[in-house]
Amino acid sequence: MTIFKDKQLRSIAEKVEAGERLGYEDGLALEASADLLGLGAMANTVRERINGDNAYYIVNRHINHTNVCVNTCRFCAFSRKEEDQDAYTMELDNVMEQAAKSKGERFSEFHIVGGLHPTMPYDYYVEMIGRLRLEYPHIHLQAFTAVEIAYFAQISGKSVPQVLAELKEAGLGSLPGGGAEIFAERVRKKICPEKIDAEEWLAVHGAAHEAGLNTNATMLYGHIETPEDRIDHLIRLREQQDRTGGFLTFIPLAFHPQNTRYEKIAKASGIMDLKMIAIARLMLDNFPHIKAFWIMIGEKMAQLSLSFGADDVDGTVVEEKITHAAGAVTAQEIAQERLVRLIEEAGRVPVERDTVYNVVGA
Ligand code: V47
Ligand code: SF4
Repeated sequence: MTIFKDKQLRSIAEKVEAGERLGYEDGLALEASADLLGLGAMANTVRERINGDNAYYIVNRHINHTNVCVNTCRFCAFSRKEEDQDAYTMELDNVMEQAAKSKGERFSEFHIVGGLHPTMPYDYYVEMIGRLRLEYPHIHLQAFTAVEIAYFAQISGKSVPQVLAELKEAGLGSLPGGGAEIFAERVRKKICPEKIDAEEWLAVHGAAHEAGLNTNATMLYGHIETPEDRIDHLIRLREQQDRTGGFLTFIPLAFHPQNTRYEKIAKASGIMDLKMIAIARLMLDNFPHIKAFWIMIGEKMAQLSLSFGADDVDGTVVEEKITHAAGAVTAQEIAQERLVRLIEEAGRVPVERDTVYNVVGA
């Protein structure tokens, strides 16, 4: 019995079986295929080759220190201008209060991202990391997307490597993967015209890797991008990983249209969510992990993703503002016991990890 309905997938399956790298045309064939189970079976082979039956999760807390942003990305429902009624910016004491909510609980990561604030000084960010490090020396600080790092360089007049070195010295542990969106210039100019371009995004991650900081990578799908744009995006990430090697995880992010300027675009389907996970696992042969972020695709799709290439479901999260501003109907937080049950039901072995994939409690 052959599992491939789509005959084109058979030659790709031979490459996957032999551990050969897939090319751009292969990627487009994967995109064009409606053979979801064939795609899933191939991705699952790679997933089990790299990560066995392990399915990772983390006990973490997200902190979004400000929603004020100088940019106006068309897909973003989170950002505000300073004069807006619901604009907020946390003083450092307020950031510490947010973090203190986790006191008494066993957290291993703070995940911190925010808007590009027009007036907060560079020192605010260095101090934020420094104070959190002092108060929570055992909690990993994953903070500031490449877009924020490039902005800090701009407002401080320092170079990106200098900013990264100062933040690392203050206690920064790694960078999250946001801000990548879609690398293709044509799309980027439309969806986020003010944002740093693909080369700059990749250069910040390269500089972070060279400074000894691991980073993640994302791709925002389900808006105005084409299959060609998505495969181009994945190949550019793969090339950067060949050069500097510090990416840990890739996270496909499903676009949520509500309250954005693309409100008329329909939300990505379940098939699309699973295909993005599977194609990422197959194309990103040099990425150790593929994450299904349950906040974006829901607990049920995240659970299914564990059989379609994903080996990570992110974490407890506690409070998420970016996707919820854009209409996410998922909860804000998930109990560790529930994450464990979702993973076990999928036939995988739950492994609690820290940000850099050390096993917690091992
Ligand atoms: O960069 C913004 C995306 C990202 C919307 O590194 C939207 O482990 C969907 O990057 N619909 C921030 N997505 C979140 C992010 C992230 C999340 C979880 C884990 C990690 C990690 C990184 O959210 C932004 C942007 O690409 N985003 N608006 C929206 N309407
Ligand atoms: Fe600002 Fe980020 Fe939203 Fe763009 S996606 S408007 S950079 S907060």
